[in-house]
Amino acid sequence: MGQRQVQTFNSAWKFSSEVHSERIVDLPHTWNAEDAFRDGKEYFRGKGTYSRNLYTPQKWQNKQVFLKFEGSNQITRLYVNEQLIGEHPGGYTGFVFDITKALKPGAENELKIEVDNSHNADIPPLDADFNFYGGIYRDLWLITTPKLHFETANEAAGNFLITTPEVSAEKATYKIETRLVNSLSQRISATIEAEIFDPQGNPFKILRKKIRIAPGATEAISFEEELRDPQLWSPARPQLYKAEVRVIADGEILDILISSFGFRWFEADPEKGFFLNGIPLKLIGANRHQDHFGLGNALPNRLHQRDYEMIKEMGANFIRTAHYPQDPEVYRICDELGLLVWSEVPVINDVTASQAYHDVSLRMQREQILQFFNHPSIIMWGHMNEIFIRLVFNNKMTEPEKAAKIKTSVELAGKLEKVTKELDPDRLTVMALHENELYNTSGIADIPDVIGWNLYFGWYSPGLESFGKFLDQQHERYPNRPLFISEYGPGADVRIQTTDPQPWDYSEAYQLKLHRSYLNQVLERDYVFGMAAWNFADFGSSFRQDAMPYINQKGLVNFDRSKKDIYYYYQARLLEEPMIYVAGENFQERYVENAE
Ligand code: ADA
Repeated sequence: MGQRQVQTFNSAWKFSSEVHSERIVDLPHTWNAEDAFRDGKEYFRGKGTYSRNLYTPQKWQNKQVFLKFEGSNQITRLYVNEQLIGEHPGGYTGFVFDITKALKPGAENELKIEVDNSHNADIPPLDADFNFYGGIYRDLWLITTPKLHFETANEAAGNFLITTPEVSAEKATYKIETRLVNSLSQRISATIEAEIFDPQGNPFKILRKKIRIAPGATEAISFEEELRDPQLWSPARPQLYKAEVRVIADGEILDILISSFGFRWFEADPEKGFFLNGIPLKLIGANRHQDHFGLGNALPNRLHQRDYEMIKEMGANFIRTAHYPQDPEVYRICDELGLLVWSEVPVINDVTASQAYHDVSLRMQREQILQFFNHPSIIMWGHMNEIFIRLVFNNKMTEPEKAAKIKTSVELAGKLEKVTKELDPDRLTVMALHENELYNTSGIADIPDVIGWNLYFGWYSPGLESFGKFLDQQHERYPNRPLFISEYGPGADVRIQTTDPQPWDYSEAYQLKLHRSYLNQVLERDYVFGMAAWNFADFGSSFRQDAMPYINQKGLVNFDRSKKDIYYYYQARLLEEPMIYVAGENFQERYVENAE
């Protein structure tokens, strides 16, 4: 038992805004759960304020106190007793503030959190086909630690990092990196321990290091170890190890952090497709937005869990967290269910040349990587989606303006790629493009490891069969680049039924027709290593006029998660495909049988 205490801090916040009178709310909370669907583009974007008191017992004088936000959209400012503690830009990554110094011991303290979701030219995304719900829409945590503790207020939001630089069936290496902070006023001697547990929960290794740490210092401590015959992580057997790091001083355990991790290796071959732990696996799945009918994006964890269970039950093995890092719970669930993940930052549709915009984009990428680093489910870090789309459709822009926009986009892509590879050389990088020559002529497509294509043949552009032809052309053009279908799918409304399906009729029959055709064309092509339907569920988009206003209806399930026909179609197909279906215990055996 360490002295760190971590508790949710979600209840009884006093909330108000320019358009909301004062009321008591619990977190997760968004103020746009209703108006985005009632008022369309005019939904409220502005500043909301949350406040409440925090009583600090006298004994907290020997503690550090932190507030940890998992996500708050999109600028957050925290005040304690009217003193500004900090500000965080960007709505989709977590952050932690150290509030120790501002607290009055043995007294009530006033906390005030201002959240602002107004349009901000320096924070991506600038505009997009989804709602920018405002508020503290993920869990908030109150954390107290002893003065000698693992670093908590950092870009990794208090996580320590576990890398697995080499993995094979016979052996694996793992590296654990922690940072210890001494907030005491004297030098102190301590032992750092890392204990490793196998997937069955048995402890099998303790690593130790002694340290003497100066007052006010932060020290990095790392361990590296080898393991024989690792129990591999895969969709069929998502086996998770656990590491517990501890600080011990004078025989007492002061602080503990715990993280799960996994061993797996993978490769995306430009010709033969994807291999996980040496076994071919076609990645088939969906994109997912994290909003829900009636709730906006303020989802309780059980609804995240339900979404991913539905994706798994459909027979899928893959998810793209389009267009932003999702709730930490999502990555934990994907690790446990055995879903492979492409996680991305919302640098989408447009870029500005402002230094601040570039800085925030890079900061988001650093935060997402450090926060979700240990999850074996994540195989690709994404940056940039259809980054030229606004430019392509903007007929007011002059040619020099367009050239400048292209230049700054390519520069930012290069910087994002660099930061991603520096932090994580072992995962793939990916970008989602759409049909336009600019991606080739600008050189931006040359930047990431993987080329993702958002393809809407049979919807935004004509011809279902053009899909396969386009893929063959791109494969010829980029023979050494792994190719992935990052989006595809038409809108469909369960009220619209027909026996003569046509593009733009919003019928379920047309949705079936398009998905069937795409799936067949992808299964015929080994070089396409995977694809993700747009979208798992219908989602809120105040700009949209689909069959239902303000909802993008390309989901495989409705906004309330009731299933469309297409969900059952995938389920029937995918459960029969041994290359894809890996939900069953016996995937590897089935695959081997099938290969023989
Ligand atoms: C684009 C975009 C998505 C989505 C889609 C659509 O491909 O990347 O965000 O909105 O279009 O439904 O039109």
